[in-house]
Amino acid sequence: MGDFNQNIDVSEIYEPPKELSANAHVKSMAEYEAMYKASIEDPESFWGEMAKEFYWQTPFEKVGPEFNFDRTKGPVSVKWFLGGKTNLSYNCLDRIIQQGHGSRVAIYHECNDVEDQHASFTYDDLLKKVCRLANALKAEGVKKGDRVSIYLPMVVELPAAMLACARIGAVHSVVFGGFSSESLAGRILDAQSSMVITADGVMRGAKPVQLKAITDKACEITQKDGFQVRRVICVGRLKGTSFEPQTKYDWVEGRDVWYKELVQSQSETCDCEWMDSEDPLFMLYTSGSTGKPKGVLHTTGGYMLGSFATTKYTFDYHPEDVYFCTADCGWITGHSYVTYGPMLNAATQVLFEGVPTFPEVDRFWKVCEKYKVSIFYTAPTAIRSLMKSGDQPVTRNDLSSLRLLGTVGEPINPEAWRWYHRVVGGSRCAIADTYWQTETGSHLITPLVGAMTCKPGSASLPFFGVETAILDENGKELSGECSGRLVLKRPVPSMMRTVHGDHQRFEETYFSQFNGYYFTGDGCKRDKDGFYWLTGRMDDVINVSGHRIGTAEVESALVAHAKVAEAAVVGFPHEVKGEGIWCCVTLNEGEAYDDSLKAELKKQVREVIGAFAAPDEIHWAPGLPKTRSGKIMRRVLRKLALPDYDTQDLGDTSTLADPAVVDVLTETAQRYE
Ligand code: 6R9
Repeated sequence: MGDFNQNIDVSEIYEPPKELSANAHVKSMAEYEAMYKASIEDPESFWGEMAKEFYWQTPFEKVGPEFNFDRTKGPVSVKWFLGGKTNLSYNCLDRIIQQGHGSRVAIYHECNDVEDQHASFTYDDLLKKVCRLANALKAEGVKKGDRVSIYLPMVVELPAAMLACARIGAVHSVVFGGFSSESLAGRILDAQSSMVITADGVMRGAKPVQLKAITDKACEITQKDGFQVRRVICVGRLKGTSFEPQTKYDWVEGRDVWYKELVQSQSETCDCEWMDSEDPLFMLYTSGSTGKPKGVLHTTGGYMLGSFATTKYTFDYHPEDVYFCTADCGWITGHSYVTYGPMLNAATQVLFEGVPTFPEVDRFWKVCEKYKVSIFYTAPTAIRSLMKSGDQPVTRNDLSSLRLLGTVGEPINPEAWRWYHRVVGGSRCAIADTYWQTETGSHLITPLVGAMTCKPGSASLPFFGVETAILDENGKELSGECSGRLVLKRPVPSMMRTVHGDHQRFEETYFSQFNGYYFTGDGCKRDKDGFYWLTGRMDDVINVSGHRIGTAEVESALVAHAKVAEAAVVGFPHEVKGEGIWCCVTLNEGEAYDDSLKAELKKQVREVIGAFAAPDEIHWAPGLPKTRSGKIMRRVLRKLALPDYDTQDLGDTSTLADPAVVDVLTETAQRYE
């Protein structure tokens, strides 16, 4: 989506709100610049000083980073806080309690149903909960380094399970509750986790989601591959509620156990496993341009610092704030900005189980009013979809507590930015458009809103320690105002260390295109003021409602259908989702091209990946546009997928093996409209 934000106005400027600025951690550009300079010139002191905030059971000997981004000089590696031993769960809970904040609310749980009992948990409560589960996991034989898969809805047991794993040194692998049984199975298998923590089910809006049944099916699938899930721990989310009849699942004796029964006899204290700075903390699967999703592996010390520092500075977090991030813990945003970052800052936050449109389109704003939320963090796709309902659902709620708004996941179009600013933020709040990735663990480019002016559509300037460059296609660094590929010249503390079980894939994915640099996969412009404007992925990854989907994954799901011979998938600009999924499918000889098959194929993708990856458009093609060497010419498809494409402007198609294919595709595409 290289042409996103084409009509941006780089001179539209919003000054930092005065009151916010006066009390901000970073109050002026001069302060930001000085801190940024220090972070680049002397990372040892900059990060070393900041890391003193934490409890280190064994102090680190060296801040680092010790790293190699140059493949000609040996394996790519990243290390921070060498020699240090610590524990994330201890720093998120015990340390906060020791500081005297045990009775502070850590989590307000806002349930899907407005009428439900919305419990709140103090730091004291949460520590007990985490310890009980940690002890239970230990009693089940889970040891340091073992992987535990977590497939839970947004209930307090989700962050608690993450922290329980962290406490005993188990590596958590959270799988978003919208993924299908096949996706879950693939992730369980790849991680070889013999333990899965799930729930009987959950209501998402008015719809039940059968988490346990999906988990059961996933376990069956792994069994076919010879892998046995030993234990399924089941949180009784709907058990005993009026929604219970809507859940259907089997109970496998000897394997399945209720969460409540498992933890009830456990002690409320649990010693921590002291983890080396570079010991794994978690893995999280994300999509790339090729093959199956990869397990992005994050480690302990650097990730702790990155999630802490960005929460503090980007959100200008202060103890009186009430923080609400709408992301699910199944994505990286929920890891860094629900579980870890806020708790490391002793924050009080809202954990939201529901959806923005249930029971009505003003649910987010109702929640903000109810808890007097001051910091609100969501995705542009949510803003765009809520914007369609007009201002009234927002303005009928009292949002005067809000002071800072954040966005994440995809570029925000200036129109949505302005609406967010004017209507949600009452023209009074600052907006932090935070650019980062699963791989980087925490914000890379984001305004520090007390210090910087904001420009709608720009993620502003690099966070501390982030040394960026923009490269041309030959890997030459561009300077000043320019447009190209965004890379990092050195590692941020919270950066991924490897792909689980496949270090070579890590190197090839991120370091092979431009040796010596970490390539983000994103296109980027820099304007005359040095502000960054992210323009979208430059690889075969599409961003649908802020969810990263590899076109190859959708293609392989389609091809798995018995009637499909070949499939090619590209993204197209979508008003609400950011990008939509456009597919071009060739059937096997003799198969009939009809609409019922289209519906079947959409269902197929839902089942193989998850509902959020369902194609928006499927087009039939007698053959795919390929070069003579057999490569699919995606740039032609991308043009065809544009709503207002021009048949005369498909670029150079002279290298196509069969140019007639394009004519047929053009026709079918037109017929579809
Ligand atoms: C945190 C997260 C990462 C990809 C990233 C980029 C896009 C995220 C963005 C943004 C423009 C922003 N992206 N935030 N693009 N402006 N503020 O979303 O992680 O799911 O790994 O996606 O999302 O393309 O490379 P992840």
